[in-house]
Amino acid sequence: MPGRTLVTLAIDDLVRELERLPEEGFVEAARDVVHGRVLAPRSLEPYQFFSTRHYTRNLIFKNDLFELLALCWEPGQQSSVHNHRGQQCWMMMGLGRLENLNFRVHDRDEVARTCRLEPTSVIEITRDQAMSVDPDEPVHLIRNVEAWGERALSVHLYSRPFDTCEVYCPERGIYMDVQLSYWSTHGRPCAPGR
Ligand code: 2CO
Ligand code: FE2
Repeated sequence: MPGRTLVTLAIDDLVRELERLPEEGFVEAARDVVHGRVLAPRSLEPYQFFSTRHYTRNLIFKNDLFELLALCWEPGQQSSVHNHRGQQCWMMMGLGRLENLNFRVHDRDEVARTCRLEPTSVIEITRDQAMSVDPDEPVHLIRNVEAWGERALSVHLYSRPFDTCEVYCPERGIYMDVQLSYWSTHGRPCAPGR
C-alpha cells in the first residue's frame, strides 16, 4: 500500500503479532500487518531449505486460525496453478522476489472436473510490496523467474489453514485435488536426505 511506513521485524515477532489478533476481524487486521511489515532476512535462516527438485514448504507456525509458511524457490521454480480452498492468502518476501500470475476460472464442471482458465493479471511481489490474493480471483501460479538468477524465500500466511488444494492443468482443461505436505516443520526437515 503506497505511502505506508514499513516496519522491519523478525519472523518470531510477526508470529506474536498475528497471535495477538482477535479471531473476529482477523482477515482485515492480518492484511494491515502483512502490508505494513518487512521481514528481517536473518530471522528466516532456520526455515531456509532449498531443493533442486521443486520449491519447498516449511512450516513456521500453525494454530486453528492461521498458518505461516516459508517457501523456498530456486531460480526457475514455480508452483502449479492452484487455489487455496476458499481461504485467504497473503505473501511477503524474505529474500529475492517472485512473480504472481492470476487466472479466472470459466465453465467449471464439478462432475467432469473440467474448466477453462483465462490468464488475467501479473503482479511482482518484492520485499517492500507484499501481496494479498484476491478472494474473488484466487486461482494463481507463483514463479521465481529464471532470468532473475536469484533464490527467493516467501512467507505465506493462510487463514484458515488447509492441507489440500485444487490443482489446474490449463492445457488439458482439468483440475484435481492434491495433498499438500511440508519439507520441514519448525526448522526441522521432515524427511532428511530427500
Ligand atoms: N499456495 C501454494 C502453497 O502453499 C504456494 S503459492 O502462494 O500461495 O504451496
Ligand atoms: Fe498459492
